[in-house]
Amino acid sequence: MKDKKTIITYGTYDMLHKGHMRLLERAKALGDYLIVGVTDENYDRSRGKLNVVENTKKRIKSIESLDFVDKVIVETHKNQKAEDMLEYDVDIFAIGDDWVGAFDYLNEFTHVEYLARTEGISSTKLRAENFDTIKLGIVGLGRGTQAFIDESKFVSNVKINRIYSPDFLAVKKFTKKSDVIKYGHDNYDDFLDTSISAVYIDTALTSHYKLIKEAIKAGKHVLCENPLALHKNELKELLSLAKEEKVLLLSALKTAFLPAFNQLLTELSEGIIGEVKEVRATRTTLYKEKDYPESFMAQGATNILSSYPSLLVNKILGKSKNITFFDQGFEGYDVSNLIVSKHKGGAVGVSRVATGIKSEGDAVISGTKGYVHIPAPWWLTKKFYVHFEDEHKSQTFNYEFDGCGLRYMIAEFSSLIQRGERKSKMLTPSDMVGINRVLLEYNERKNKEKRKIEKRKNG
Ligand code: C2G
Repeated sequence: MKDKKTIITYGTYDMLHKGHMRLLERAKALGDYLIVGVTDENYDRSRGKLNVVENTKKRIKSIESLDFVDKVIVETHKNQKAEDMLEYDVDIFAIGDDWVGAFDYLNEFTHVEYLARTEGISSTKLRAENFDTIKLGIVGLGRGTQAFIDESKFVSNVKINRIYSPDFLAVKKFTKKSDVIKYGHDNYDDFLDTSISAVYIDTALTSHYKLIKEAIKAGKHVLCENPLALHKNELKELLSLAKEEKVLLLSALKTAFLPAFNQLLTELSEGIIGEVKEVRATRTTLYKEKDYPESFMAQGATNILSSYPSLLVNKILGKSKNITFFDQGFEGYDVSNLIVSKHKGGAVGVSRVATGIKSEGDAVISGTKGYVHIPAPWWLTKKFYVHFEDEHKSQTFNYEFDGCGLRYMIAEFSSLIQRGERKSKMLTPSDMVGINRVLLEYNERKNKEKRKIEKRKNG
């Protein structure tokens, strides 16, 4: 017979309130020793909790400060509850009755007890009372606009009601049809001169720099499709301007914010495959001529696509030291590029992009003890496999998500603004510089070549 009864419970405990405390007190009263599992950010995002305001460290601290809590652990994945129950020899699993039925399967491991939830209080309510909703305006009207709007509906702290595009008729048509966009603008200054506090820019790559600069100067936070700029000094200028104006500037690289992608980075940093020596990632898209004008294609495969493989390479291996390009061109622009970069400790990055050649869009990360394979399309990371010399030890990580993945990025952007933060840990300003180094360097070399040819022609 055990001398003490152990109870376990789990939760996010964002902005710890009376409802949480009452639940924990009653849970403790069921026995002698109370273990509380606090969910980490990545796990919360993977289970659809996108609007948590406090970070894991802060939430753990709040729970640790309660004298009736005996032990705090971190919950990082779906199957952890059963594992914890065996590890801590748990007698009772207690949880609020908003979860009735959901955890019946755990009766196999322990006794499951649903406790009445406290009415009238919730983290959602507190967030709504304490933080303003972010009013966001969309810049550009393209193929991705509707998806962005649809995905933003899953993020509770953001509201989209304005759009800008120089095409007056297109704006008019769009606002008439849309259930959320009420105001359309064909003048950028007028658009910026409204109550919006943030913009999302998705236009031709050549116009990003100018549109971002004006938005920052108007005091707006900016989320913009990558590349933010096409010349080296322009990117640095934008980042320092954002710092000066105290606004957030973030590249809209959705992969960087996906739960599986972040889990992968955690696993790698914990050494799951030893020391990483090579990262290889491919992204190819054959854009249909009827949907995309020649001017889009003329931006070149490297400018259009390289940010994604560069994200993986730079996030894992850090800064690229020297970069070699093996490009194939067509009438002055590249339709494919094999980009090889060197990194700390001699590690090698291989990024392949193409708009004129089709290939397998997967990624392989090789280390001294094993390798990770992310199946195509790796940039919509959901699943990844870890392989070792001994195949029996292989592991699969699975983080399915709904929609097209944009909601995680929109949630991070709006949560940072709400919290008054100006840097995302998932995509820092130095990550953005590192990721863009590849295409900026490529553009610089191309421009030099062009100038040489012109000079020869004229001379
Ligand atoms: N709770 C409550 N009364 C409220 C609000 C919350 O009793 N007014 C309870 C919930 O039922 C839950 C705990 O407080 O048992 C923590 O709630 P959340 O922070 O919302 O966490 P939740 O998403 O319910 O996490 O693995 C995580 C768990 O499955 C539950």
